[in-house]
Amino acid sequence: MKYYDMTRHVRGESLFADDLLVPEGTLFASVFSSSIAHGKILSLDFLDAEKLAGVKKIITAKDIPGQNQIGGIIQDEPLLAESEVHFCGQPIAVVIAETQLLAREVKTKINIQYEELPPVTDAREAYAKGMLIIPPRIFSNGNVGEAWKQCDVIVDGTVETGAQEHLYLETQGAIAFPTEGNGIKIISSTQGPTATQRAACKVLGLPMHQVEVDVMRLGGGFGGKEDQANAWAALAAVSAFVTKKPVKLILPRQEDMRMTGKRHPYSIDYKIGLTKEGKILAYEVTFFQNAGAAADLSTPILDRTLFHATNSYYVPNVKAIGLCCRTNLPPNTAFRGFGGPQAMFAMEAAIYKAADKMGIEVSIIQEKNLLKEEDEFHYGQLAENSKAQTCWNEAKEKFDPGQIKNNIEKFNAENKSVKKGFAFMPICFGISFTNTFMNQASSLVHIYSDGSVGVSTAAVEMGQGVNEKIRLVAAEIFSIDKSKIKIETTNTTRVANTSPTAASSAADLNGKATELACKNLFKRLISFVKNEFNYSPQDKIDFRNENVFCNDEAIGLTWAELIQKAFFKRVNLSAHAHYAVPGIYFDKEKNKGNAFSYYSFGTAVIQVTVDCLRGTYVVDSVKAVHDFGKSFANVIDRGQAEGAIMQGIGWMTMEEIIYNSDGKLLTDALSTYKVPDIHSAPKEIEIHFLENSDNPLGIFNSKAIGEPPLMYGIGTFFALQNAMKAFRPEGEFQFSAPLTPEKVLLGLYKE
Ligand code: MTE
Ligand code: LUZ
Ligand code: MOS
Repeated sequence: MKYYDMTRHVRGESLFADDLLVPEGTLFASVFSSSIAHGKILSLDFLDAEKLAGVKKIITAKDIPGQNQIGGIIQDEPLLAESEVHFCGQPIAVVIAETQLLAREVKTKINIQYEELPPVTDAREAYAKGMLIIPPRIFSNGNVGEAWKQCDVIVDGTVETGAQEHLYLETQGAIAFPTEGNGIKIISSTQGPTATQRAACKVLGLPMHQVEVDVMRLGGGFGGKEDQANAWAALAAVSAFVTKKPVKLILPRQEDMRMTGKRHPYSIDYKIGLTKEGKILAYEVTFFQNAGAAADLSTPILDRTLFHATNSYYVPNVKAIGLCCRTNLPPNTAFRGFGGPQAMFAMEAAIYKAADKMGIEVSIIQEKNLLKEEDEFHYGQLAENSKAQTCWNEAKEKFDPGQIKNNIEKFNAENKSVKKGFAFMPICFGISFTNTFMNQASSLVHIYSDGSVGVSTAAVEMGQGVNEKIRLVAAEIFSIDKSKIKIETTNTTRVANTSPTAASSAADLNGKATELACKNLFKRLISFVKNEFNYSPQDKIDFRNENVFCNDEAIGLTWAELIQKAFFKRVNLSAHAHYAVPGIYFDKEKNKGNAFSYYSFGTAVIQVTVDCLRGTYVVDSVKAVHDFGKSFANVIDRGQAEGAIMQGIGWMTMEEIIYNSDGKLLTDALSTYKVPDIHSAPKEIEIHFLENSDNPLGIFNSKAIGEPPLMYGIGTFFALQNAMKAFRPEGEFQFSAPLTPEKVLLGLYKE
């Protein structure tokens, strides 16, 4: 992948938080956390641990100088537990020592006594006990009650989706440095530098100008560091504040897996009604979201679930209810798709069940209900420029599902214990933060006097290639070689009040801000050239390949010479620009409005083979037609699509998070939690860029790509079920993901 960090990554030269050279005297912190999911802390005794050589201090809630609170949206999350614990892995104390090893060892000497209380780990149980974090959210349209009467077919059922571990290669962590005048500088592995700054300020009791957050890059985030990097940065900050020494806090893998939240498991009730031709008339769905012990980002995630309740289809009568259920699990959080995938899985399951009952092919219902341009979503936004049908039709044309079907039927007739299946998976994903105010970004561009350029934005590089995209934007506007452009670290003192790098919008938001800043500089330089060389206002000045042109003729001035001259003539060579997405609004009382700037569409066809003696399976191929708009970084965009598909397949198939009934995570290591490796990757991935697509709302007419393709992975579940049906036609299969090989085997043989 040709990309900003490529060379450094390959050489192992890229720096992550844990690699940064720290000053002599830096201390190391380790987090002591709850071993039970719910209970009262009766006593906490450090014995003589604090007196051990090399141990500096053990911090608890009472050492926090400001508020013991890190809830970003709802103030329900203490940084350190005080008298009660609400999940296994909840931080209680921080050991600060001269070495990392010592800090970790000392934790075993801490003596804690609890009074255990019964934990709730199931969302439906939490709901039955009235443990909702916010009142039910309802998005609706039309009148489902009336619509059922018009339906020829009505089916209902339940759907379960599992959690998913982010498994970023770089675990959570931060380093905090005391600065002059009681301030703190934090190097953090965070997707949201400003959110981290706010959390640190709150617990330190400092104004925001006293806390600087700097982010070099992340070894992956996937949503897991949109909000949940804050706790570790805040703990490092409090430790540095109290000891007056730099403090480094990096979570070991197992602690990261135990202490941090995951993709939300959902339990879902659906009811769908159709005409006998397969037109969907009504859909009613209730989402029981397992939020964990604190709100974190659960409420906007639940909203996105409601937004995407009908996936890529037009449904005239919709009632979607969202229940944000508090349980005794680590607070679940953002994960690529942000609540959308769970909704789309439920919608597909409903369609599968309906097709089964009607005895028709699933794809007939899917195709008949795809969004058209004039269709309106249940929250009132028009599906303007819908590419749902175009992508579907192109997928049919390119991949020839008729032929696929024949081949599979032939194969299944000839093979007794090995069966194949396939499925279509159309997707539709809204691009924008659903909290309208978050759709803003800014950029600070410096042209140095030698002609080299530094760009600072709010975007955080986490492997998705946003730095390369921003570099391409600046290089294109100045028409200079991209080697002249450096993308700086993401720093709250250079670019303030930023939204996290999330919602797939970082390239759009920060790219557009950079485009504006560069264009301002460009205009300034053009007027400088006109003045300096006495050109008339009508003359057309532009830059090409680092040379200045007037009316299409080179004037014998290079970019570097131009910048030198401009500098000596006291031209301002720095620009800051702010970008706010136009045209979006949302009424959170009525739950209506234009929440999204635009939509991302596509259709995939997934083929699988199941070994019906073992329950094991192979994903033979994932082929998709995806709308990238006008991609200006094809290799990055393709890489994002492939990676997202893999992550979606993992969520649907082998990635299984298991908590026992005491709320203890059993899958807390890579030996018990399996993500797809190269052996379980699809044997073939074929991605077509939809042609003739345009998108003025995206940077350089492209479309956001980070999250949407993950949802193609959902098709894998249904392709597997189709293969299972070929083996056991009378089988009744549950819509319960992940569909692990164990579940496949049980499904194939269980009475
Ligand atoms: N790709 C890599 N390699 N690493 C990541 O952590 N995060 C994903 C996606 N692709 C991620 C990734 C998520 S959850 C989002 S929201 C987007 O990247 C964010 O970046 P973007 O806005 O620049 O697309
Ligand atoms: N984060 C957020 C997101 O705060 N709001 C969103 O709408 C969103 N969508 C996707 C991913 N992260
Ligand atoms: Mo992505 S879930 O928006 O970080």
